[in-house]
Amino acid sequence: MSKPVINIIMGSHSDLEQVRPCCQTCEEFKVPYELKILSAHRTPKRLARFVEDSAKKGVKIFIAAAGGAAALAGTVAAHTTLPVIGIPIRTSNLSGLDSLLSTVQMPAGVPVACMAIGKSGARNAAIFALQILALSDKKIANKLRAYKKSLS
Ligand code: RP5
Repeated sequence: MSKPVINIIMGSHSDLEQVRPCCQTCEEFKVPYELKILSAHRTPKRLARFVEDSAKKGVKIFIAAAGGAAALAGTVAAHTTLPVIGIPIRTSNLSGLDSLLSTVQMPAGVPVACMAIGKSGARNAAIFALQILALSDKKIANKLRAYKKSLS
């Protein structure tokens, strides 16, 4: 498989079911990605190293999915100037409102593009990443146009 251009990071294996639409969308568009489990609070040093190394390897966009007050996407954004898209994971305690707030409410200067909670957000995270890539990739831009048509 060719080198990943999108790195998808999730905070726990338990996030996978909600993150799957993100991976499936990348696969539908044939955009290579890497999926990793790394956590802002459980593996902070490994996370920082992975984010810094990814940029050197040619990754263009990060997608970070986490639940609760884990602040994974913001932590990824702290270690890169590449775009970071956040997926707030739906949780059992607060239905993902906790995840939403910990992803969306970044202080000025370190942005995270926060999607909707759960599976819709996961799908949209991939589409948003593809829209960024499409700015300099005609093939992806054409596929996105066809995809948009298919929604009507
Ligand atoms: C977050 O804590 C993860 O992203 C996950 O959504 C949540 C619970 O993790 P587990 O206890 O299921 O591993 O960091």
